[in-house]
Amino acid sequence: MAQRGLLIVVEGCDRSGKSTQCENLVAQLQQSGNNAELVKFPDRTTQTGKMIDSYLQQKSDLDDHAIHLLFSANRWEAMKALSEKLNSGTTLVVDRYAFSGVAFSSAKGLDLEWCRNPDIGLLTPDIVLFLDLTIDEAEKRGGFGQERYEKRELQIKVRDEFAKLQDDTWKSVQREGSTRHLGCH
Ligand code: NYM
Ligand code: MG
Repeated sequence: MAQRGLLIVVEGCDRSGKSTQCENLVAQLQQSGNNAELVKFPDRTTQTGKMIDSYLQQKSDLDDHAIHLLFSANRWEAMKALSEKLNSGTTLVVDRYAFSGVAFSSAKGLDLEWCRNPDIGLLTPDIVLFLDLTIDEAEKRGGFGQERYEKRELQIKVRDEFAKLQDDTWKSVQREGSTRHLGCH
């Protein structure tokens, strides 16, 4: 049987460079001879994804709890296929996962524990790479886009909520400031 692939999750606020870094990581893994694929949540191509896309583009309105559950359902419907890929030896690099779900909804004011519940039982990541960038830096990157949530005030809250979710499977990657050196502060 093939060795199981790794489930690598990449998280961060909008404009933190996740998509580029995910693509780079997949390319690097493939070049070094691994089977690797990029996965992105939300997956806007499915039925739930289309509802999410319309909500994000402000073409439709939904209750905060309802959209939270849709984001979760959008992950659940992908689990069987992802699990099969991992078991057949493919490493998956996942651009956003349940942590985004909790961080964005709790930043809007929903209870954090309530937000965690629908995602309980999803595949557990082997590592979560958190691309950290201050909101000032993020904004300098051409500003946020036009989608729902892409506002400075909310992004500041989202970054604080992400901080509450970090555990020892997380590796926070600083994306700005001076180069750091071992043994120096
Ligand atoms: N988002 C993403 C959520 O609010 N909940 C979730 O569960 C996920 C996966 O959707 N602003 C938000 C974060 C983003 C937006 O994601 C779309 P992207 O990566 O910008 O396409
Ligand atoms: Mg975005």
